[in-house]
Amino acid sequence: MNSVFQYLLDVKSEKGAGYIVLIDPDKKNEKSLIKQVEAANHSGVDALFVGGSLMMDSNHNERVAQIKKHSEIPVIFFPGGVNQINSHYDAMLFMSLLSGRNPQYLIGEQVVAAPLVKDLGIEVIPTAYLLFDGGAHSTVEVISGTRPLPMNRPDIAIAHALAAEFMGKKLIYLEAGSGATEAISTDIIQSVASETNVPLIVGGGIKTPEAAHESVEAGASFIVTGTVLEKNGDNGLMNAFAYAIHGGTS
Ligand code: 1GP
Repeated sequence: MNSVFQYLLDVKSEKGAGYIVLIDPDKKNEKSLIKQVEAANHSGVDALFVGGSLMMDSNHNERVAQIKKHSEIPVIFFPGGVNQINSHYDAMLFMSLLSGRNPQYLIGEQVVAAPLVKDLGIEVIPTAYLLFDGGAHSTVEVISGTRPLPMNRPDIAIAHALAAEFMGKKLIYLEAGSGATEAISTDIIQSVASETNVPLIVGGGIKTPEAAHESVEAGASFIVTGTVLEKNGDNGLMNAFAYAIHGGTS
């Protein structure tokens, strides 16, 4: 029970913070998927998130199977929608888009997904997903039909995080959106971290190991990078991120 979640908590307590690489199993990444997984295996990455808001063909399940086959670290489903559930994951973020007010992404998708998840026996990690305005219209914003939270209002961020904690969420994902021009600010991270003990995942628009390190210093428990590795997916950059996120311990 909860073995992947416990693994993540252990990573946090042993290394200070965890490094998670997001792999989008969409058609556009077909050629680089396995290379990215193998790089992650040997670069100090703690886990993979796999998912995306929009799939441009119907082969994503086969790509997820390939990712799982090659990965030596946990493969965690980061759901863009109920249509992406399959049996290849070690666990899933059972997410609710709490920053939005669209009932479909607050509870609708979850109700449709729940029996399938139970049938497949996938470990679920209850997660609040908070989308912030990272300066670029993100795919999540478009697909979910929700407005992101303002990046300059820590009070609003804190209120959402507290609501998430009181609803029993085990993780809070502070998301600036994939390919964001501005990552989640250290002010937002610090403000939220000072008000809740729920571990914070921070992602969206993190482009350098230095920026990742600053987010950890501000209170992030897990850092997610995706786009920067799709563009420069070599072991060197992953190693540099891992080193910075683990505080120089890997
Ligand atoms: C998106 O937080 C992740 O959901 C990663 O974002 O692709 O900008 O690294 P990037």
